[in-house]
Amino acid sequence: MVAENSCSHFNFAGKVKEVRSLGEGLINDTFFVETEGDAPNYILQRKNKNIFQNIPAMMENIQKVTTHLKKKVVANGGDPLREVLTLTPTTDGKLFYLDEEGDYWAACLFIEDTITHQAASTLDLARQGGKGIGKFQALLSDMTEPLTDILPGFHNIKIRFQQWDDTLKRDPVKRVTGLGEEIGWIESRRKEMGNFWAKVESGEIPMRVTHNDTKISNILFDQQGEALCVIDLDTVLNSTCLNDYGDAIRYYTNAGLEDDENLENVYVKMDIFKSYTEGYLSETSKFLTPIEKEHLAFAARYITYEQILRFLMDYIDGDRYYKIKYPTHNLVRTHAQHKLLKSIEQNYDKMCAIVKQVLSP
Ligand code: GN1
Ligand code: MG
Repeated sequence: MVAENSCSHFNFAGKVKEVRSLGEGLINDTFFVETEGDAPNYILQRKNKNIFQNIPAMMENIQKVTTHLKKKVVANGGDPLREVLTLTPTTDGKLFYLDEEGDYWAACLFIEDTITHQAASTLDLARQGGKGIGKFQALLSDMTEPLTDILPGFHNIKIRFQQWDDTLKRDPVKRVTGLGEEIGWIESRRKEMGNFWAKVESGEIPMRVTHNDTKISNILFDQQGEALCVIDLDTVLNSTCLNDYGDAIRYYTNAGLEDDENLENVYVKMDIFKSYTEGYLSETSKFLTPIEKEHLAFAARYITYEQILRFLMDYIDGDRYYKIKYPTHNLVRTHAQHKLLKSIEQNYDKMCAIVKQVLSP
């Protein structure tokens, strides 16, 4: 079904004037729904049903998380319609519309007067982004209602290794032979990554409600440059806060692009690292445990490593998961993320020192 037709199934105030394709996401198809007159505008998405195999449970998770956030925002005197995503139900009161082709659609209010960024171009932006995710985690740190694990093993390297081993064994498009060097990048770090995850499994590193896709473009900033609202809640899950921090470091500190073809562009910007960490810890240091704080810098290595594995695994699998723009796109992403990981590894001691210094200046 085309986006225009699915609009009639949602409880939109006002008449739809125009539907436009929006955004750069690698997973869902996103549309901006403009309505006539003073009625609010909306965001409409066709959710990727190959990746999200339980979309009803995903929408329930989002509903639970936004309900909790709104209560907290109201209690703090904030504006729940601007600071938290508001789901728009269908005309029959559901959180999604399932069309005849089996595609799932969901909608939310469009928050006006906000700014999005594709990269952290200034230190202040990095600090505000860190505050944004830090506050998101802080507001959810007392949420006790369980979420459904709709992406089993999403940031769990043990499960990723099972998928990896299986993909290499299947080698469905016969790409393994030419990838000795790249596969070596994964294998040589396997043990240290497994050791980190073992601490999560043992409960030493606690599970919390986390976002799991903390790129800067998933935050709406207000006109004053402050983080207003965290968006793209498809991946809210019970996981470790460290993954959110690590994934943000992977995005924010990269001087190049996630899929940069010129590897010279790709390295860690340490001043951005420091600013993000300052913003993040200003909101989270009160509830994070010592062992979480100790592993913040390692989380950047962990998540970047996992992302190399995911891009390379998808390339070996014949590009079935991520949208690609050209045939070697996933391989280019793999190389760019590996360059980033090497830069993080080279700066690791400095990163640990910065975290310590920010925690006790
Ligand atoms: C995907 O679609 P997007 O860009 O929000 C992916 C993330 C990856 C990211 C890499 C559900 O997110 O985990 O880190 O691409 N989301 C899912 O750019 O797999
Ligand atoms: Mg996402």
